[in-house]
Amino acid sequence: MGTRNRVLLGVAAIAAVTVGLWACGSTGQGGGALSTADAAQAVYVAPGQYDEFYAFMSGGFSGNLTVMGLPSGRLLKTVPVFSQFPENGWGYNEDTKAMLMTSYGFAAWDDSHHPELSMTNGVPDGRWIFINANNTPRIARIDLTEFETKEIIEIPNSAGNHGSPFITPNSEYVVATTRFSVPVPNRDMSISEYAGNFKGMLSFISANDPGSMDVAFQIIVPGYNYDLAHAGKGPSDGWMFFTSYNAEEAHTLLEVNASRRDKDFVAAVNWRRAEECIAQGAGSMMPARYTHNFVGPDHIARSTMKESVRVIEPSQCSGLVYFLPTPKSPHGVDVDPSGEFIVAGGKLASVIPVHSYQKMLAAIEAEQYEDVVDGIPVLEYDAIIAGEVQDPGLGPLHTEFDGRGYAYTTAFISSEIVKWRLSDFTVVDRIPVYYSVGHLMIPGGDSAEPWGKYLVALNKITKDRYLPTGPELAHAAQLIDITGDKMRLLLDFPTMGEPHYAQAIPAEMLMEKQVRLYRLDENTNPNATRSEADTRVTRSGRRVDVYMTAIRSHFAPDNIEGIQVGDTVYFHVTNLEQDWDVPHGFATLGMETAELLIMPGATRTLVWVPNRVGVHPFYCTDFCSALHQEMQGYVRVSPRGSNVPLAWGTGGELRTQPIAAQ
Ligand code: K7E
Ligand code: CUA
Repeated sequence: MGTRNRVLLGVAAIAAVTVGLWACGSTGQGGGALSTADAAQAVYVAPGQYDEFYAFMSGGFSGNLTVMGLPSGRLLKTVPVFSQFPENGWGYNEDTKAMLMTSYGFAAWDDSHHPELSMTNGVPDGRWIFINANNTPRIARIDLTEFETKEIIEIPNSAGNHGSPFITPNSEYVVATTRFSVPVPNRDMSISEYAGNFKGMLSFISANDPGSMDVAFQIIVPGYNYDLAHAGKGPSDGWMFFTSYNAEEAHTLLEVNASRRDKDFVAAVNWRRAEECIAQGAGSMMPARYTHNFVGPDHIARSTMKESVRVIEPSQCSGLVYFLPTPKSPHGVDVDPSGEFIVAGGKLASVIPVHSYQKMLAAIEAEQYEDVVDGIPVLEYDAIIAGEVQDPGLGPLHTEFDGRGYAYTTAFISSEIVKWRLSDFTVVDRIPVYYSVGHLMIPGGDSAEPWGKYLVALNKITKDRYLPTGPELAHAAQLIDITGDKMRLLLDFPTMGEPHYAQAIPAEMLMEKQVRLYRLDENTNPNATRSEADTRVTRSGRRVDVYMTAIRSHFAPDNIEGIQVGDTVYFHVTNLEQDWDVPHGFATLGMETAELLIMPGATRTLVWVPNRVGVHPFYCTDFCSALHQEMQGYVRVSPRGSNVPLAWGTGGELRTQPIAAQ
């Protein structure tokens, strides 16, 4: 047996023991407290009925966002964001390709961890949801009337955009942190020169103006790993809190080398102070290349390259950043609904430290500093701590709130959710989850007014919980009822990709706002064809444009001749339907990219370069009507230099464009 296997077995044994231990604790099984029939009743959504909440689950390494109903756990939709999605052509068709452009080139994949709803007065308002790309640092904005990604901004001077896109109470900013510190500006340098040369960056992105997302400013900070964030609210509105680990500034074997110190830091950033300093001229514009991608009113995405970004150093703006010492490589940082308590999850800590916002202000006022690092005062731990939650489970990671005075923290190593009281930091209940829980989510649970009915545990490992499916098992969430004194397990349900964070919002806040179709008379896509009479095929050199329409149950044109091997053929397909839930699809034989899936009233463009002679069928991929199987056509591809004239038609003589006119 290899060393790695022995280590894994060891970890599994410890986990098994601790799971068993907690399960036998005084609060009992939790889920066992509820009969199967009662649990089934609690999650049963009868045929034809709607779920109570929309839940937005991060797709992890799928790079997408999935939408599920709660309490049923039913999958409603996958919204492609950072990854190409052949199911509807996202990132393949000409209209959306630009959304995946970055300063590194076309990035067809990412790893998305944290969906975050837009907020008004500290409460999710259902306008948009943002999500981060972890690998090639980006933040996306998804419109919740169409469930479509509309805007993506790249984050310069960043590597590993993990602590993102946590939002301020009135959606002024979403933030982005460097998980991996890197040289700033990034350049050729020995990794051994890490200490002092590699820097962290805390970015504030203006978020409240669709089409104008931009990096408002970046704060350069010591070369730690900046992990997660949450905004202050109520009295602490105006502050943003970021966890960091690796205050050791290790650059190799972090498992050991970044776990040496007793405490790392939560960085408390006064972003209103940053605005003041910038207004007074602090910071400077630094050259930086990063993309801004946006879907315009014509439903076509465009990518522009930005050339500079405003960077501030804490030493240029007093009162901008403070470090709050926090035990043992903290991971999540969460602010309670009142805005007073800042809860950090120390991955290796034996307590959950709870910082007090009021005490933090007092310590700043009294200059109770234990150190100053790169111009950043480190406040005294004892001066700012409100309390420590004892016996919180092993490996506390993330906390959410129910709005009734309780906090719920995930314990990764002991695989449980621990419920504790904010008034005295006492654990009042715990429930095992299966297994290795990362984030948890209560609808609105990071906001000023949680809808504290359900809790969703987002688990990393499912082991024996589902039918086995080869080496890779189902990713899963568990739904827990939190309305009573005791948490009660209701349901296990699989999720897409690896679930990290999730958010949810009452269904009635979104249902009525849904776009059902796009009006043809408002279609401003320059390649749109609004009636069959306007369909046509044109050639310009080796480029052929096919202006096509789709309506139940035919394409126009459906016979095309005169295409030659090596031509670049643009299919511009407009769906003429003006009815809800009637998309048409389009694909040709040998298509090397993806299909088009075209919504009613919309136009999409797909490029095809035929590489062999022959007759190529195309067809509608979406079963749209009783005669859907009849919704098809043919493209004749002739050899390069052939004298077959360009010709097209539907149901009659082909119209031709003589060779001479081409
Ligand atoms: Cu804890 Cu990426 Cu938010 Cu996953 S992170 S668990
Ligand atoms: Cu259109 Cu099937």
